[in-house]
Amino acid sequence: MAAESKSRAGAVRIWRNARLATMAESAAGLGIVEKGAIAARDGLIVFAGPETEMPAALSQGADSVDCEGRWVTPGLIDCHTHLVHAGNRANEFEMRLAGATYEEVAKAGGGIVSSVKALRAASEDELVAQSLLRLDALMAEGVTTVEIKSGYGLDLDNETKSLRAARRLGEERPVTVRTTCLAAHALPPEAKGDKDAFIDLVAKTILPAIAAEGLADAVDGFCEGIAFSPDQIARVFDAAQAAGLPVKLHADQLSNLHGAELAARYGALSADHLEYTDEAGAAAMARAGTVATILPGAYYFIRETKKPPVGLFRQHGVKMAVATDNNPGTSPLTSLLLTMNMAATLFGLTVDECLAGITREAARALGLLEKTGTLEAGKSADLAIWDIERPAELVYRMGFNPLHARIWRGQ
Ligand code: DI6
Ligand code: FE
Repeated sequence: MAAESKSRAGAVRIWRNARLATMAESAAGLGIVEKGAIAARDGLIVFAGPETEMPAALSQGADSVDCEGRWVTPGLIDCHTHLVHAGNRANEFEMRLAGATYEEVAKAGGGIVSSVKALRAASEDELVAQSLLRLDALMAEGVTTVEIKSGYGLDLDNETKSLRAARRLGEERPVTVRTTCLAAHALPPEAKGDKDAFIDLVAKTILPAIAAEGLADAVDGFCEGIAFSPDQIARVFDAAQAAGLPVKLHADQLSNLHGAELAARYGALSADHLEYTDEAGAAAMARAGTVATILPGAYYFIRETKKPPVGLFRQHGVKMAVATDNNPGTSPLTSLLLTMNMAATLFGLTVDECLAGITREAARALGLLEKTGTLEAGKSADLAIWDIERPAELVYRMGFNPLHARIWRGQ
């Protein structure tokens, strides 16, 4: 890769004269270091802390960047997206604005099924080209890691095509891509209403084949009245465990099917949405260490009124991540900065919770906390450098991008 060849192996690069929000868990709040510096070697952070404490040996002969007092945070992480999809559903949006109901939209060929049709008709190259535009929008705001789900293919060939396209995005751009197989997202038309038979196909054929090809880092499902029951999702999770893959879940978004408990029972990395989750669900997630991924974009776009139980998550010590849920149906959102503003304004998350939600906790929700998500020695040198006076500005503004520079693996 061209970017990698820029710095010699073993060479040290230093960002100095910076104000750091390290987001280190051991520190209070944002882990702020005034007059800070970061040193990286071979793409990994070897020092992050007060500039005066940086070992002199590191700075000798190092390539040094003066941050001129700018703030540096970990590179941002979008831990829940359906970024790989074809076309869009702006037509449905217009119909709904004109007063059409979801039923009417579905009857006119809309809904998830229209995205399935579009994805099946698109080639892998077309999917990559369309998705790159969305990926570029995320990266322009400092995203260095993105999770991408399948779930609009719904058969082996098209789920495979989606995940291959997702992997290719990570080769086309300097960004870490984590892929999730969401074959249990919706019932495809050819299943003719037989959910159990489709779940069999997912558990016995689609998942094992995708796992064998190494195309998925995790497995997800949509547990909802309009999608799959907890028992059906459990069969998918059993297959995921047999294939050695961790699980995540779209849980309790539109009703309380106790998806949070189901996710916790399987030691899920995260349960996502959670508008209808109750206290038992929050307690189960806390015990299992399952992260609550808050998705305010979907809540806003479908004009949901039930908010996720943020107070219960705090009370029980459930970690909260924040993500875009970028998808053509319920969250056509490609800004993590705006997502933070929504999480704060709509759900009452604090600035510290928002920033942790798109860095440290998002890394935890992907099982990547050892590798990224905070500015600490040993982690990937994934940084975002900002033209701001205080971190709260990243949450406060709407539609303004103060990113100065984005560093991925030290470059
Ligand atoms: N929850 C959602 O909000 C989306 N998927 C999901 O599991 C909807 C996806 C779509 O409408 O295309
Ligand atoms: Fe989603």
